[in-house]
Amino acid sequence: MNMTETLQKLTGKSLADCTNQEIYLALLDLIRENSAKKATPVTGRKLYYISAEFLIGKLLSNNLINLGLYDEVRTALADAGKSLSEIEEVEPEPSLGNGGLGRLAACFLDSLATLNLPGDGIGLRYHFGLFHQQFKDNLQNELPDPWLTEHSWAEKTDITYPVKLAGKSYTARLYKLAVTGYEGRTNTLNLFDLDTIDESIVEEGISFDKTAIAKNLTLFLYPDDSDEAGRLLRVYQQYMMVSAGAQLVLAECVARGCNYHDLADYAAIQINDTHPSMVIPELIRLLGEHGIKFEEAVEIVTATCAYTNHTILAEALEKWPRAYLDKVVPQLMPIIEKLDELAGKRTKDKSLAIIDKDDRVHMAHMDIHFTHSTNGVAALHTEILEESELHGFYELYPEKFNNKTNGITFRRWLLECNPALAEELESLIGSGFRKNADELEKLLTYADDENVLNKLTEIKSTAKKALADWLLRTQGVTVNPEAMFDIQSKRLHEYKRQQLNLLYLIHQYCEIKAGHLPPVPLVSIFGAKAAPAYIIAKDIIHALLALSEVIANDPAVSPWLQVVFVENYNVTAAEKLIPACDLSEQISLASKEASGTGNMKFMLNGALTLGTMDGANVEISQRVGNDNIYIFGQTSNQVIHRYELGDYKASEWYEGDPNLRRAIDFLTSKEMLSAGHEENLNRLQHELISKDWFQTLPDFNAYVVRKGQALANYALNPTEWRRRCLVNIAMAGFFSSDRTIAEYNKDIWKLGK
Ligand code: H2P
Repeated sequence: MNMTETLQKLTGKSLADCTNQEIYLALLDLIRENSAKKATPVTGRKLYYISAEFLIGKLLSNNLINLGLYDEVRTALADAGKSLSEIEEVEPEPSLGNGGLGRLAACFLDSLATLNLPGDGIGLRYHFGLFHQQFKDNLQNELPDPWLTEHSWAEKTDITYPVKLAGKSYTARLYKLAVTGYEGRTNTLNLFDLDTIDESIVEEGISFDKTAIAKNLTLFLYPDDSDEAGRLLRVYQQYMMVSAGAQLVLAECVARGCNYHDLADYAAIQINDTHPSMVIPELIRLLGEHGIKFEEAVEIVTATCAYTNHTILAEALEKWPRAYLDKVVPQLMPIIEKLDELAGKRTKDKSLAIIDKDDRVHMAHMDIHFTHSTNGVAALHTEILEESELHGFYELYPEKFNNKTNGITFRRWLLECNPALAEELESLIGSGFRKNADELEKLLTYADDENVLNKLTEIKSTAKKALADWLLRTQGVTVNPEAMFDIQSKRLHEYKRQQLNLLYLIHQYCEIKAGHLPPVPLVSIFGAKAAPAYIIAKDIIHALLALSEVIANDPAVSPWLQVVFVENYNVTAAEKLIPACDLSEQISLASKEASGTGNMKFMLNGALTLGTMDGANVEISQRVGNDNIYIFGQTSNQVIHRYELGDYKASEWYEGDPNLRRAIDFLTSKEMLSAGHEENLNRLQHELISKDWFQTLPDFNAYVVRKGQALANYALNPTEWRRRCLVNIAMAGFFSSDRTIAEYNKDIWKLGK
């Protein structure tokens, strides 16, 4: 049967007569059938990647590509007058993640399956995700982000596990989502949920009764933690994830012959950030139920589990008040106390204790003491962990520490989102790069080939036009595709410094008003959600939206400068933005961005990076060389030193630099107040002058100068610009998540053995 016949059999009628929805459902069946064929029995050790987030994105095209069906399906549909990309629009994007942490987990699942490694995910089946972002009156509004439909990728199973929360019994139900690798095996993303969830309790945006656990447990990812009920809800969620997850791991291993004592020969568990840390005491508890004594259980769990640290921001390293754990997981507290005691025998250093003097339980400390591996996610980040943030632990357990620089799956971030570039690369260097990303380096032989450079320019222009069409269609915004596209898309956080970009844009606005025209028009595009309770982050969004309006209404400036804020930034939006980008903004305060992965996606798609020496930017700059990246700003050592001295005064920088003063003053100018709210703009202005916790002001000048150079190079020497883009594409191979996963497997997991 050819593809047309297969699809017609599935829909029961001629393809031309089908609605897009009917074809989508047929493709879902086709993919399910083909994925199931690639499920391979597990031998030896299997990985369980436990994570609060899996930002998997739409799955239709990705699955078709990985199953090798994409071209066949596209052609069969085109023959019937149907478009695969229109059918894709029928698919809701799963809302199971937030930012880089969750997207990394999704890339890892793809690479595990592609490398034919047995590795499943464990997480929660959130009904409404983080939230759906809507802009109204230049402010962020939060709404539920429903994605579960009757025909979802995640299939309900009959498998359930009992979970005790605050002494009450609940039943966690398992949903399974197939993850098929590129020419690889099929693994599973296991998602847990309660049958009793009641979506109707959500009212007014995203508010709901935070105490109704049976009804609310899996409604949202990261429920608002500005009150105690919200924080407790996060603990409830975490325990449900790890308790059901641990029971699943044990059940699967026992079914394969494990006798509990040899668990580490059957399972490797990766604790992704601190949210799943309670899996350590939970496994010890469960092993105890099977007759294993505490000391041996600790050894088994340490040998089975490993921990990944994704941040040095103290706020993100969870420390739960003991009272919360006493309430939600009284069954774990005696175990955590014994672990704390055991840790106390290993070191006298009280700062490494699990339970501190204020009775807070440090989840990361428990992870480091009782897993066999702690890794950072980029070379600089791991170095900072070893030398400062976790130095005491590093001295105690030097052998546990290792680095695994993040990566991205090239299937989604090249083959799927930029087929034209993938095709061109294939015509130049063959298809080997699809499986072995290092082969991209072969592209370097074309660095001076004008035909190739012109072709790359053409591909970029087409992607920019496609983005312009999409922006018009989905946001009603018209952009000039001839302008330079400058993009900062990532979670909104002060350390990522969207506010630095904001100050630059105000500066440019003032310069243009003063008659200093830039060498090329600039379209600055943002995509970011701010956590609902993060006031200043929401003020930054507000200021950018207000500025966008001010500029759009000013005919003297708007031909030269435009600010576009993409509403509800998600994986689908990222797939449109990334191929179209000229300049990639990676401007976090040095030392604060553990790695970044957007930086890798933009580079792979032929954008140049404007960035600080932070996270994986450092490794990108080492690979492409300083001529092919725009680096600026303080180094991490300078930043750390400034924090240590504790004498940073933003007001001095504000007073001392007229350009900076002009930009910050403008936040509350009559122009801005005509589009924005005084309360928000005042608050942001005050924050910048009096606090500026992430040292935006000291980097302002260097940023303005460097960005000016990038604009000038782009405008005045387009061939040289494109050559630099080519070098970036060629050197992106190292940042494939296949490389990252191979390293995890070699050093930590040793799967299948
Ligand atoms: C975090 C870090 C990033 C890192 C990512 C994956 C938590 O993601 O901040 O630097 O690349 O994990 O390791 P994010 O800020 O994007 O949510």
